[in-house]
Amino acid sequence: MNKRVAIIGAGPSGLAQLCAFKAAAKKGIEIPEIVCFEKQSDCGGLWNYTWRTGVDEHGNLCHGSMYRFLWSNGPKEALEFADYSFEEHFGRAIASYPPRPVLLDYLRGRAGKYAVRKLIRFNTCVRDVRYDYGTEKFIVISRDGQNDTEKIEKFDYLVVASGHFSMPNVPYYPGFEKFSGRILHAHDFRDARQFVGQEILILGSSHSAEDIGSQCWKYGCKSVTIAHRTSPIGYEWPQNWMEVPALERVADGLAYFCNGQSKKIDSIILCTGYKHYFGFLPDSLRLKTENRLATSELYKGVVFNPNPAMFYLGMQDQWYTFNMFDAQAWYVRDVILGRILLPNQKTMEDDVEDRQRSEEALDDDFARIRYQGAYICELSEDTDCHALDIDVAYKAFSEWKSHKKKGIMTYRDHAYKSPVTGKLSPVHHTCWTDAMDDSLENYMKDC
Ligand code: FAD
Ligand code: NA7
Repeated sequence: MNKRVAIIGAGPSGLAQLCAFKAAAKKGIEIPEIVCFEKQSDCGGLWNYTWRTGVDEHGNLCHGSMYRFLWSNGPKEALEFADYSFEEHFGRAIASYPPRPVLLDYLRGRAGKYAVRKLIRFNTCVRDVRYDYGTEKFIVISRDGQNDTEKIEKFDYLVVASGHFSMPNVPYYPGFEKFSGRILHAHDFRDARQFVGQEILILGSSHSAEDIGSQCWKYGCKSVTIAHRTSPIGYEWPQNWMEVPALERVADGLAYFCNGQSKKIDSIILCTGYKHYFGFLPDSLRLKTENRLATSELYKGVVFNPNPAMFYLGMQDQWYTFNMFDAQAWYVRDVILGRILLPNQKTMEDDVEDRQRSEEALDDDFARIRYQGAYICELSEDTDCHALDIDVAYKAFSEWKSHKKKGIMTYRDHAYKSPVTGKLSPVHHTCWTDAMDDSLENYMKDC
Protein backbone atom coordinates (compact mmCIF):
# COMPACT_ATOMS: atom_id res chain seq x y z
CA MET A 1 0.00 0.00 0.00
CA ASN A 2 1.98 3.05 -1.13
CA LYS A 3 -0.46 5.63 0.22
CA ARG A 4 0.50 8.37 2.69
CA VAL A 5 -1.49 9.54 5.70
CA ALA A 6 -0.91 12.81 7.57
CA ILE A 7 -2.12 13.10 11.16
CA ILE A 8 -2.19 16.57 12.71
CA GLY A 9 -1.69 16.41 16.48
CA ALA A 10 -0.23 13.85 18.87
CA GLY A 11 -2.66 14.41 21.72
CA PRO A 12 -4.91 11.60 22.92
CA SER A 13 -6.79 11.54 19.56
CA GLY A 14 -3.73 11.57 17.31
CA LEU A 15 -2.05 8.95 19.49
CA ALA A 16 -5.17 6.78 19.18
CA GLN A 17 -4.86 7.00 15.39
CA LEU A 18 -1.22 5.97 15.51
CA CYS A 19 -2.01 3.05 17.83
CA ALA A 20 -4.84 1.92 15.53
CA PHE A 21 -2.47 1.67 12.57
CA LYS A 22 0.19 -0.03 14.66
CA ALA A 23 -2.36 -2.57 15.89
CA ALA A 24 -3.20 -3.45 12.28
CA ALA A 25 0.48 -3.73 11.37
CA LYS A 26 1.01 -6.10 14.32
CA LYS A 27 -1.62 -8.36 12.80
CA GLY A 28 0.34 -8.44 9.55
CA ILE A 29 -1.92 -5.99 7.71
CA GLU A 30 -0.11 -3.71 5.31
CA ILE A 31 -0.46 -0.08 6.42
CA PRO A 32 0.23 3.20 4.62
CA GLU A 33 3.15 5.49 5.36
CA ILE A 34 2.19 7.67 8.31
CA VAL A 35 3.48 11.08 9.39
CA CYS A 36 2.13 12.64 12.57
CA PHE A 37 2.82 16.37 12.97
CA GLU A 38 2.99 17.70 16.52
CA LYS A 39 3.83 21.31 17.25
CA GLN A 40 4.75 20.67 20.88
CA SER A 41 8.01 19.02 21.87
CA ASP A 42 6.26 15.94 23.28
CA CYS A 43 3.03 14.01 22.94
CA GLY A 44 -0.02 14.18 25.19
CA GLY A 45 -1.85 17.21 23.79
CA LEU A 46 -3.57 19.29 26.46
CA TRP A 47 -2.26 16.93 29.15
CA ASN A 48 1.25 18.14 28.34
CA TYR A 49 1.31 21.11 30.75
CA THR A 50 3.00 24.32 29.75
CA TRP A 51 3.59 27.44 31.81
CA ARG A 52 3.49 29.45 28.61
CA THR A 53 0.53 31.49 27.45
CA GLY A 54 0.02 33.35 24.17
CA VAL A 55 2.67 31.92 21.89
CA ASP A 56 4.95 28.93 22.29
CA GLU A 57 8.74 28.88 21.98
CA HIS A 58 8.47 28.73 18.18
CA GLY A 59 5.99 31.59 17.81
CA ASN A 60 2.97 29.32 17.23
CA LEU A 61 -0.26 29.75 19.18
CA CYS A 62 0.24 28.16 22.58
CA HIS A 63 -1.93 25.02 22.66
CA GLY A 64 -2.11 24.37 26.40
CA SER A 65 -5.32 25.10 28.35
CA MET A 66 -4.53 22.97 31.39
CA TYR A 67 -3.30 24.36 34.68
CA ARG A 68 -1.25 23.35 37.66
CA PHE A 69 -3.07 21.20 40.21
CA LEU A 70 -5.65 20.04 37.67
CA TRP A 71 -7.18 16.74 38.72
CA SER A 72 -9.37 14.68 36.43
CA ASN A 73 -12.86 16.16 36.56
CA GLY A 74 -14.49 12.82 35.77
CA PRO A 75 -13.73 9.29 36.98
CA LYS A 76 -10.72 7.75 35.27
CA GLU A 77 -12.74 4.54 34.89
CA ALA A 78 -14.81 6.34 32.25
CA LEU A 79 -11.81 7.08 30.06
CA GLU A 80 -9.76 3.91 30.61
CA PHE A 81 -8.30 2.25 27.52
CA ALA A 82 -9.91 -1.16 27.02
CA ASP A 83 -6.55 -2.60 25.88
CA TYR A 84 -4.40 -0.93 28.54
CA SER A 85 -5.76 -0.72 32.06
CA PHE A 86 -4.46 1.67 34.68
CA GLU A 87 -3.40 -1.40 36.60
CA GLU A 88 -1.30 -2.63 33.68
CA HIS A 89 0.40 0.76 33.42
CA PHE A 90 1.05 1.45 37.11
CA GLY A 91 1.46 -2.14 38.26
CA ARG A 92 -1.44 -1.78 40.69
CA ALA A 93 -4.90 -0.29 40.92
CA ILE A 94 -4.94 3.47 41.57
CA ALA A 95 -7.56 5.91 42.85
CA SER A 96 -10.30 7.28 40.60
CA TYR A 97 -9.48 10.97 40.07
CA PRO A 98 -5.81 11.24 39.13
CA PRO A 99 -4.08 14.58 38.78
CA ARG A 100 -2.89 15.62 35.32
CA PRO A 101 0.69 14.23 35.49
CA VAL A 102 -0.68 10.76 36.30
CA LEU A 103 -2.99 10.77 33.30
CA LEU A 104 -0.21 12.09 31.08
CA ASP A 105 2.03 9.24 32.21
CA TYR A 106 -0.74 6.75 31.46
CA LEU A 107 -1.30 8.20 27.97
CA ARG A 108 2.38 8.09 27.17
CA GLY A 109 2.59 4.55 28.51
CA ARG A 110 -0.06 3.41 26.05
CA ALA A 111 1.76 5.21 23.24
CA GLY A 112 4.90 3.38 24.33
CA LYS A 113 3.16 0.02 24.26
CA TYR A 114 2.42 0.57 20.56
CA ALA A 115 5.83 2.17 19.91
CA VAL A 116 4.35 5.10 18.01
CA ARG A 117 6.85 7.83 18.90
CA LYS A 118 8.99 7.32 15.84
CA LEU A 119 6.00 8.22 13.65
CA ILE A 120 5.74 11.68 15.24
CA ARG A 121 7.57 14.80 14.08
CA PHE A 122 7.76 16.92 17.20
CA ASN A 123 8.16 20.72 17.22
CA THR A 124 6.54 20.66 13.81
CA CYS A 125 3.53 22.84 13.22
CA VAL A 126 1.22 22.39 10.25
CA ARG A 127 0.87 25.87 8.82
CA ASP A 128 -1.27 25.28 5.74
CA VAL A 129 -3.14 22.51 3.92
CA ARG A 130 -4.59 22.55 0.40
CA TYR A 131 -6.36 19.86 -1.57
CA ASP A 132 -5.43 19.27 -5.19
CA TYR A 133 -8.60 17.97 -6.88
CA GLY A 134 -6.59 16.90 -9.98
CA THR A 135 -4.16 14.56 -8.20
CA GLU A 136 -6.50 13.96 -5.24
CA LYS A 137 -3.70 14.75 -2.81
CA PHE A 138 -3.48 16.93 0.27
CA ILE A 139 -0.59 19.36 0.18
CA VAL A 140 0.66 19.90 3.71
CA ILE A 141 3.03 22.73 4.60
CA SER A 142 4.73 22.33 7.95
CA ARG A 143 7.44 24.15 9.85
CA ASP A 144 10.01 22.49 12.05
CA GLY A 145 10.39 25.12 14.75
CA GLN A 146 13.61 23.73 16.13
CA ASN A 147 15.50 23.72 12.84
CA ASP A 148 13.51 26.61 11.38
CA THR A 149 12.80 24.70 8.17
CA GLU A 150 9.69 24.35 6.05
CA LYS A 151 8.49 21.22 4.25
CA ILE A 152 5.84 20.82 1.56
CA GLU A 153 4.54 17.27 1.21
CA LYS A 154 1.72 15.36 -0.43
CA PHE A 155 -0.62 12.93 1.29
CA ASP A 156 -3.57 10.79 0.22
CA TYR A 157 -5.45 11.09 3.51
CA LEU A 158 -5.57 13.69 6.23
CA VAL A 159 -6.58 13.11 9.86
CA VAL A 160 -7.13 16.26 11.89
CA ALA A 161 -6.61 15.54 15.60
CA SER A 162 -5.71 19.04 16.72
CA GLY A 163 -8.28 19.29 19.53
CA HIS A 164 -10.93 21.95 20.07
CA PHE A 165 -10.31 23.28 23.56
CA SER A 166 -7.49 25.63 22.69
CA MET A 167 -8.87 28.71 20.93
CA PRO A 168 -10.69 30.74 23.59
CA ASN A 169 -14.10 32.28 23.09
CA VAL A 170 -13.57 35.74 24.58
CA PRO A 171 -16.67 37.92 25.07
CA TYR A 172 -16.61 41.64 25.78
CA TYR A 173 -18.60 43.36 28.53
CA PRO A 174 -18.78 47.13 29.00
CA GLY A 175 -16.09 48.42 31.32
CA PHE A 176 -13.55 45.66 30.61
CA GLU A 177 -11.22 48.15 28.97
CA LYS A 178 -11.02 50.26 32.14
CA PHE A 179 -10.86 47.46 34.71
CA SER A 180 -7.54 47.63 36.55
CA GLY A 181 -7.52 44.01 37.74
CA ARG A 182 -6.63 40.99 35.68
CA ILE A 183 -9.00 39.70 32.98
CA LEU A 184 -8.06 36.34 31.55
CA HIS A 185 -9.65 33.42 29.76
CA ALA A 186 -9.54 29.89 31.22
CA HIS A 187 -7.13 29.02 28.38
CA ASP A 188 -4.51 31.25 30.05
CA PHE A 189 -5.24 30.21 33.64
CA ARG A 190 -2.16 28.41 34.95
CA ASP A 191 -2.04 28.52 38.74
CA ALA A 192 -4.76 29.19 41.34
CA ARG A 193 -2.15 30.56 43.76
CA GLN A 194 -2.07 33.77 41.71
CA PHE A 195 -5.52 34.54 43.10
CA VAL A 196 -4.92 33.97 46.81
CA GLY A 197 -6.82 36.55 48.86
CA GLN A 198 -8.70 37.88 45.82
CA GLU A 199 -12.40 38.27 45.11
CA ILE A 200 -12.77 36.59 41.75
CA LEU A 201 -15.54 36.81 39.21
CA ILE A 202 -16.04 33.86 36.86
CA LEU A 203 -18.16 34.12 33.72
CA GLY A 204 -19.67 30.88 32.38
CA SER A 205 -21.39 28.02 34.13
CA SER A 206 -19.88 24.87 32.70
CA HIS A 207 -16.92 22.56 33.42
CA SER A 208 -14.18 25.22 33.44
CA ALA A 209 -16.18 27.60 35.64
CA GLU A 210 -16.83 24.86 38.17
CA ASP A 211 -13.27 23.55 38.22
CA ILE A 212 -11.35 26.83 38.09
CA GLY A 213 -13.65 28.23 40.79
CA SER A 214 -12.96 25.14 42.90
CA GLN A 215 -9.21 25.47 42.35
CA CYS A 216 -9.20 29.14 43.38
CA TRP A 217 -11.30 28.31 46.42
CA LYS A 218 -9.04 25.40 47.39
CA TYR A 219 -5.87 27.49 47.15
CA GLY A 220 -7.28 30.39 49.15
CA CYS A 221 -9.01 33.08 47.15
CA LYS A 222 -11.24 35.33 49.25
CA SER A 223 -14.47 34.72 47.35
CA VAL A 224 -15.83 33.21 44.14
CA THR A 225 -18.72 34.78 42.22
CA ILE A 226 -20.01 32.90 39.20
CA ALA A 227 -22.18 34.77 36.71
CA HIS A 228 -24.28 32.60 34.39
CA ARG A 229 -25.74 33.58 31.07
CA THR A 230 -28.35 30.81 30.90
CA SER A 231 -28.65 28.89 34.15
CA PRO A 232 -26.69 28.50 37.39
CA ILE A 233 -24.49 25.44 38.00
CA GLY A 234 -26.53 24.83 41.13
CA TYR A 235 -24.33 22.87 43.54
CA GLU A 236 -24.21 23.57 47.24
CA TRP A 237 -21.16 25.80 47.23
CA PRO A 238 -18.90 26.76 50.15
CA GLN A 239 -19.80 29.88 52.14
CA ASN A 240 -17.62 32.39 50.30
CA TRP A 241 -19.09 31.41 46.94
CA MET A 242 -22.17 32.71 45.13
CA GLU A 243 -23.91 32.32 41.81
CA VAL A 244 -25.45 35.39 40.19
CA PRO A 245 -27.22 36.13 36.89
CA ALA A 246 -25.40 37.48 33.84
CA LEU A 247 -22.85 40.28 34.08
CA GLU A 248 -24.00 43.61 32.71
CA ARG A 249 -20.95 45.83 33.13
CA VAL A 250 -17.88 46.54 35.21
CA ALA A 251 -17.06 49.95 36.69
CA ASP A 252 -14.72 51.18 39.46
CA GLY A 253 -13.80 47.68 40.62
CA LEU A 254 -17.44 46.62 40.87
CA ALA A 255 -19.27 44.07 38.74
CA TYR A 256 -22.95 44.84 38.04
CA PHE A 257 -25.27 41.94 37.29
CA CYS A 258 -28.55 41.99 35.41
CA ASN A 259 -30.63 41.52 38.59
CA GLY A 260 -29.32 44.85 39.90
CA GLN A 261 -26.86 43.25 42.31
CA SER A 262 -23.22 44.40 42.41
CA LYS A 263 -20.00 42.97 43.85
CA LYS A 264 -16.44 44.19 44.41
CA ILE A 265 -14.02 42.11 42.33
CA ASP A 266 -10.26 41.85 41.91
CA SER A 267 -9.95 39.54 38.87
CA ILE A 268 -12.21 38.22 36.13
CA ILE A 269 -11.77 34.73 34.72
CA LEU A 270 -13.66 34.08 31.49
CA CYS A 271 -14.70 30.43 31.54
CA THR A 272 -16.65 31.05 28.37
CA GLY A 273 -15.66 28.03 26.31
CA TYR A 274 -13.66 27.44 23.17
CA LYS A 275 -14.01 27.69 19.40
CA HIS A 276 -13.42 24.92 16.87
CA TYR A 277 -10.51 26.65 15.20
CA PHE A 278 -8.34 25.35 12.39
CA GLY A 279 -6.13 28.23 11.30
CA PHE A 280 -4.12 25.90 9.05
CA LEU A 281 -7.12 24.90 6.90
CA PRO A 282 -8.84 26.65 3.99
CA ASP A 283 -12.62 27.10 4.19
CA SER A 284 -13.28 24.12 1.91
CA LEU A 285 -11.59 21.73 4.38
CA ARG A 286 -12.50 23.43 7.63
CA LEU A 287 -15.01 21.79 9.96
CA LYS A 288 -17.75 24.19 11.02
CA THR A 289 -19.64 22.89 14.01
CA GLU A 290 -20.97 23.76 17.42
CA ASN A 291 -19.48 22.07 20.45
CA ARG A 292 -22.01 19.23 20.60
CA LEU A 293 -22.29 15.45 20.71
CA ALA A 294 -23.40 15.10 17.09
CA THR A 295 -21.07 17.37 15.18
CA SER A 296 -22.08 18.87 11.85
CA GLU A 297 -20.49 17.68 8.60
CA LEU A 298 -18.99 14.44 9.97
CA TYR A 299 -20.35 11.07 8.89
CA LYS A 300 -20.17 8.73 11.88
CA GLY A 301 -18.71 11.72 13.73
CA VAL A 302 -15.37 11.38 11.90
CA VAL A 303 -15.54 11.38 8.08
CA PHE A 304 -15.61 14.91 6.63
CA ASN A 305 -18.57 14.85 4.25
CA PRO A 306 -17.31 17.58 1.87
CA ASN A 307 -14.11 15.55 1.34
CA PRO A 308 -14.23 11.94 2.57
CA ALA A 309 -10.45 11.49 2.29
CA MET A 310 -10.27 13.75 5.30
CA PHE A 311 -11.16 12.85 8.89
CA TYR A 312 -11.58 14.65 12.18
CA LEU A 313 -11.09 13.00 15.57
CA GLY A 314 -12.39 14.10 18.95
CA MET A 315 -14.41 17.07 17.68
CA GLN A 316 -17.45 16.22 19.81
CA ASP A 317 -18.31 17.70 23.16
CA GLN A 318 -16.81 15.11 25.45
CA TRP A 319 -18.15 12.92 28.21
CA TYR A 320 -16.03 9.99 27.08
CA THR A 321 -12.56 10.88 25.90
CA PHE A 322 -9.62 8.49 25.48
CA ASN A 323 -11.75 5.42 24.78
CA MET A 324 -14.00 7.34 22.38
CA PHE A 325 -10.95 8.51 20.45
CA ASP A 326 -9.90 4.87 20.13
CA ALA A 327 -13.25 3.84 18.66
CA GLN A 328 -13.02 6.74 16.20
CA ALA A 329 -9.40 6.06 15.26
CA TRP A 330 -9.99 2.36 14.59
CA TYR A 331 -12.96 3.29 12.40
CA VAL A 332 -10.97 5.89 10.43
CA ARG A 333 -8.12 3.44 10.01
CA ASP A 334 -10.46 0.87 8.50
CA VAL A 335 -11.94 3.40 6.08
CA ILE A 336 -8.40 4.28 4.96
CA LEU A 337 -7.47 0.59 4.67
CA GLY A 338 -10.57 -0.02 2.55
CA ARG A 339 -12.01 -2.43 5.12
CA ILE A 340 -15.01 -0.14 5.59
CA LEU A 341 -16.68 1.24 2.48
CA LEU A 342 -18.35 4.61 2.73
CA PRO A 343 -21.93 4.99 1.50
CA ASN A 344 -23.00 7.67 -0.99
CA GLN A 345 -22.93 11.36 -0.13
CA LYS A 346 -26.66 11.61 0.59
CA THR A 347 -26.51 8.75 3.10
CA MET A 348 -23.54 10.38 4.82
CA GLU A 349 -25.37 13.69 5.08
CA ASP A 350 -28.54 11.99 6.37
CA ASP A 351 -26.43 10.26 9.01
CA VAL A 352 -25.42 13.66 10.42
CA GLU A 353 -29.01 14.89 10.45
CA ASP A 354 -30.24 11.71 12.16
CA ARG A 355 -27.57 11.98 14.84
CA GLN A 356 -28.33 15.65 15.49
CA ARG A 357 -32.05 14.95 15.73
CA SER A 358 -31.41 12.15 18.24
CA GLU A 359 -29.11 14.40 20.25
CA GLU A 360 -31.70 17.16 20.37
CA ALA A 361 -34.24 14.73 21.83
CA LEU A 362 -32.01 13.93 24.84
CA ASP A 363 -33.32 15.54 27.98
CA ASP A 364 -30.58 15.22 30.58
CA ASP A 365 -26.90 14.54 31.08
CA PHE A 366 -27.51 10.88 31.88
CA ALA A 367 -29.15 10.45 28.48
CA ARG A 368 -26.28 12.36 26.86
CA ILE A 369 -23.68 10.10 28.46
CA ARG A 370 -25.60 7.01 27.31
CA TYR A 371 -25.86 8.48 23.82
CA GLN A 372 -22.10 8.95 23.59
CA GLY A 373 -21.50 5.49 25.02
CA ALA A 374 -23.78 4.00 22.35
CA TYR A 375 -21.83 5.92 19.72
CA ILE A 376 -18.57 4.33 20.91
CA CYS A 377 -20.15 0.87 20.71
CA GLU A 378 -21.58 1.60 17.26
CA LEU A 379 -18.18 2.51 15.83
CA SER A 380 -16.39 -0.33 17.58
CA GLU A 381 -18.78 -2.92 16.18
CA ASP A 382 -17.50 -2.21 12.67
CA THR A 383 -13.83 -2.73 13.57
CA ASP A 384 -11.64 -4.95 15.74
CA CYS A 385 -11.29 -2.14 18.31
CA HIS A 386 -11.02 -3.69 21.78
CA ALA A 387 -14.46 -3.92 23.36
CA LEU A 388 -15.16 -1.59 26.25
CA ASP A 389 -17.61 -2.59 28.97
CA ILE A 390 -19.68 0.53 28.43
CA ASP A 391 -22.22 -0.32 31.14
CA VAL A 392 -19.50 -0.33 33.80
CA ALA A 393 -18.10 2.94 32.43
CA TYR A 394 -21.59 4.43 32.46
CA LYS A 395 -22.07 3.33 36.08
CA ALA A 396 -18.91 5.25 37.04
CA PHE A 397 -20.36 8.32 35.33
CA SER A 398 -23.73 8.05 37.02
CA GLU A 399 -22.18 7.57 40.47
CA TRP A 400 -19.89 10.52 39.73
CA LYS A 401 -22.93 12.69 39.02
CA SER A 402 -24.57 11.76 42.29
CA HIS A 403 -21.33 12.22 44.24
CA LYS A 404 -21.00 15.71 42.78
CA LYS A 405 -24.51 16.52 43.88
CA LYS A 406 -23.73 15.36 47.40
CA GLY A 407 -20.53 17.37 47.65
CA ILE A 408 -18.85 19.39 44.94
CA MET A 409 -15.60 19.58 46.95
CA THR A 410 -15.66 15.93 48.03
CA TYR A 411 -16.70 13.98 44.92
CA ARG A 412 -13.08 13.23 44.06
CA ASP A 413 -12.74 11.27 47.30
CA HIS A 414 -14.85 8.42 45.88
CA ALA A 415 -13.79 5.33 43.93
CA TYR A 416 -15.36 3.32 41.13
CA LYS A 417 -15.12 -0.04 39.43
CA SER A 418 -12.81 -0.40 36.45
CA PRO A 419 -14.58 -1.41 33.21
CA VAL A 420 -11.36 -3.16 32.19
CA THR A 421 -10.25 -5.16 35.24
CA GLY A 422 -13.65 -5.29 36.97
CA LYS A 423 -11.95 -4.26 40.25
CA LEU A 424 -13.07 -1.46 42.55
CA SER A 425 -10.38 1.23 42.64
CA PRO A 426 -8.84 2.18 45.99
CA VAL A 427 -9.74 5.45 47.72
CA HIS A 428 -6.98 8.07 47.47
CA HIS A 429 -4.74 8.53 50.52
CA THR A 430 -5.67 12.23 50.90
CA CYS A 431 -8.96 14.09 50.50
CA TRP A 432 -8.94 16.31 47.42
CA THR A 433 -9.39 19.51 49.44
CA ASP A 434 -6.22 18.71 51.42
CA ALA A 435 -4.19 17.33 48.49
CA MET A 436 -1.96 20.24 47.47
CA ASP A 437 0.76 18.18 45.79
CA ASP A 438 -0.38 16.90 42.40
CA SER A 439 2.85 15.12 41.48
CA LEU A 440 2.88 11.56 40.18
CA GLU A 441 5.22 10.53 43.00
CA ASN A 442 2.90 11.84 45.68
CA TYR A 443 -0.15 10.32 44.04
CA MET A 444 1.51 6.92 43.86
CA LYS A 445 2.48 6.94 47.55
CA ASP A 446 0.93 4.03 49.42
CA CYS A 447 -2.82 4.16 49.02
P1 FAD B 1 -5.65 17.86 22.37
O1 FAD B 1 -5.39 17.22 23.67
O2 FAD B 1 -6.01 19.29 22.34
O3 FAD B 1 -4.39 17.58 21.43
C1 FAD B 1 -4.26 18.17 20.15
C2 FAD B 1 -2.80 18.17 19.75
O4 FAD B 1 -2.68 18.73 18.42
C3 FAD B 1 -1.90 18.98 20.64
O5 FAD B 1 -0.78 18.21 21.05
C4 FAD B 1 -1.47 20.17 19.78
O6 FAD B 1 -0.18 20.65 20.09
C5 FAD B 1 -1.53 19.56 18.38
N1 FAD B 1 -1.72 20.56 17.32
C6 FAD B 1 -2.70 21.48 17.24
N2 FAD B 1 -2.58 22.21 16.12
C7 FAD B 1 -1.47 21.74 15.48
C8 FAD B 1 -0.81 22.09 14.26
N3 FAD B 1 -1.27 23.07 13.47
N4 FAD B 1 0.29 21.39 13.91
C9 FAD B 1 0.78 20.38 14.70
N5 FAD B 1 0.19 20.03 15.87
C10 FAD B 1 -0.92 20.69 16.24
N6 FAD B 1 -10.86 15.13 29.50
C11 FAD B 1 -10.97 14.11 30.38
O7 FAD B 1 -11.21 12.98 29.99
N7 FAD B 1 -10.83 14.32 31.72
C12 FAD B 1 -10.52 15.54 32.22
O8 FAD B 1 -10.39 15.70 33.43
C13 FAD B 1 -10.38 16.63 31.30
N8 FAD B 1 -10.04 17.86 31.75
C14 FAD B 1 -9.88 18.86 30.86
C15 FAD B 1 -9.51 20.11 31.35
C16 FAD B 1 -9.30 21.16 30.48
C17 FAD B 1 -8.90 22.48 31.03
C18 FAD B 1 -9.50 20.97 29.08
C19 FAD B 1 -9.30 22.11 28.14
C20 FAD B 1 -9.89 19.75 28.58
C21 FAD B 1 -10.07 18.68 29.46
N9 FAD B 1 -10.43 17.40 29.01
C22 FAD B 1 -10.57 16.37 29.91
C23 FAD B 1 -10.78 17.16 27.59
C24 FAD B 1 -9.61 17.00 26.61
O9 FAD B 1 -10.10 17.65 25.48
C25 FAD B 1 -9.30 15.56 26.25
O10 FAD B 1 -8.95 14.81 27.39
C26 FAD B 1 -8.15 15.38 25.26
O11 FAD B 1 -7.00 16.10 25.62
C27 FAD B 1 -8.50 15.71 23.82
O12 FAD B 1 -7.52 15.12 23.00
P2 FAD B 1 -7.21 15.60 21.51
O13 FAD B 1 -6.04 14.82 21.06
O14 FAD B 1 -8.45 15.51 20.71
O15 FAD B 1 -6.86 17.13 21.62
P1 NA7 C 1 -18.18 24.93 27.66
O1 NA7 C 1 -18.59 23.65 28.26
O2 NA7 C 1 -18.33 25.12 26.21
O3 NA7 C 1 -18.99 26.07 28.43
C1 NA7 C 1 -18.87 27.42 28.08
C2 NA7 C 1 -19.61 28.26 29.10
O4 NA7 C 1 -19.40 29.63 28.78
C3 NA7 C 1 -21.12 28.04 29.09
O5 NA7 C 1 -21.60 28.06 30.41
C4 NA7 C 1 -21.64 29.27 28.33
O6 NA7 C 1 -22.91 29.70 28.73
C5 NA7 C 1 -20.64 30.32 28.74
N1 NA7 C 1 -20.55 31.45 27.81
C6 NA7 C 1 -20.26 31.41 26.49
N2 NA7 C 1 -20.26 32.65 25.99
C7 NA7 C 1 -20.57 33.48 27.01
C8 NA7 C 1 -20.73 34.88 27.12
N3 NA7 C 1 -20.60 35.68 26.05
N4 NA7 C 1 -21.03 35.41 28.32
C9 NA7 C 1 -21.18 34.60 29.40
N5 NA7 C 1 -21.05 33.27 29.36
C10 NA7 C 1 -20.75 32.71 28.18
O7 NA7 C 1 -16.64 25.25 28.00
P2 NA7 C 1 -15.75 24.84 29.26
O8 NA7 C 1 -14.48 25.60 29.12
O9 NA7 C 1 -16.49 24.98 30.53
O10 NA7 C 1 -15.46 23.29 29.05
C11 NA7 C 1 -14.71 22.87 27.91
C12 NA7 C 1 -13.73 21.78 28.25
O11 NA7 C 1 -12.70 22.32 29.08
C13 NA7 C 1 -14.33 20.61 29.01
O12 NA7 C 1 -14.02 19.41 28.36
C14 NA7 C 1 -13.69 20.68 30.39
O13 NA7 C 1 -13.36 19.41 30.88
C15 NA7 C 1 -12.59 21.64 30.30
P3 NA7 C 1 -24.29 29.11 28.13
O14 NA7 C 1 -24.58 27.92 29.00
O15 NA7 C 1 -24.02 28.77 26.69
O16 NA7 C 1 -25.22 30.21 28.31
